[in-house]
Amino acid sequence: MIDLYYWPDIPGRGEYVRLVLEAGGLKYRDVVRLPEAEGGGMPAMVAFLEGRKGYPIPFAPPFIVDDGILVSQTALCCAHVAAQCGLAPEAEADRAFALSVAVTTADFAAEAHDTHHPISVSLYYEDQKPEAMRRAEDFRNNRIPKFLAWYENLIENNPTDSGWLVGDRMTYADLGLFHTCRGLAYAFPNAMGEASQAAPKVQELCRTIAKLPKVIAYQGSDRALRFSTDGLFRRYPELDPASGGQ
Ligand SMILES: N[C@@H](CCC(=O)N[C@@H](CS)C(=O)NCC(=O)O)C(=O)O
Repeated sequence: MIDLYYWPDIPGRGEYVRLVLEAGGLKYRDVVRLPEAEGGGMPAMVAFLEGRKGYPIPFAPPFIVDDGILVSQTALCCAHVAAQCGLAPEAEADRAFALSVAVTTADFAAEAHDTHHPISVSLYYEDQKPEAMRRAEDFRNNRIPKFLAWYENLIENNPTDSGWLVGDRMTYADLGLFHTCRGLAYAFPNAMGEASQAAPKVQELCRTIAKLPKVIAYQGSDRALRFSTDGLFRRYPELDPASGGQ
């Protein structure tokens, strides 16, 4: 049984790990969302962050505990669980590159986060709005297109011609891209609508994943949390004007 620790009310970065667990059909506990009487709730997570559990101390959630091993950092958590359910490549070179892709996706997600918190995570969005407007403009006009073009290039140049980012089958790297595109479509519907037109293979990859029975069942369940104006991907219409804002 794998224990996932993450904030209880937002999809956030925890969603990347949850999606691999769900798509891979692995048994897990979303510990902080369990009642305290069952060992869940915030105290369970805080005990790890404060080093009271006898494990190495993670800097921030998400982290997982699996059979006595603690892993933190979203991409590493995903790689760890993917290896247990056929969602990591087998060849060593592909395994290494899938992790490279997942870490790059974590960078992309961090840039999406920084559009609403460009100065500090300790300040409210409302206290850094002019900077957020500038940061979001660059993110929409330069960064989204650059990242999407890279993913498109990976799919196009995958020697197996599988339609996936790495190797001949779906991996956690694809699931990370899928979730990032969903998050961006929520937060930046206008910018993503335009940028996606130049990335048809990325769109196809996302459509394929959205149709997987395990993904459909999960997204319709109460295990999946909805996007909101908390967390990583936030919808602030002023950061995504219809014109593209140039
Ligand atoms: N690079 C880390 C970032 C982790 C992170 O920023 N977690 C957020 C929630 S999504 C958090 O709780 N941060 C607390 C902090 O940075 O003080 C990862 O990809 O897992």
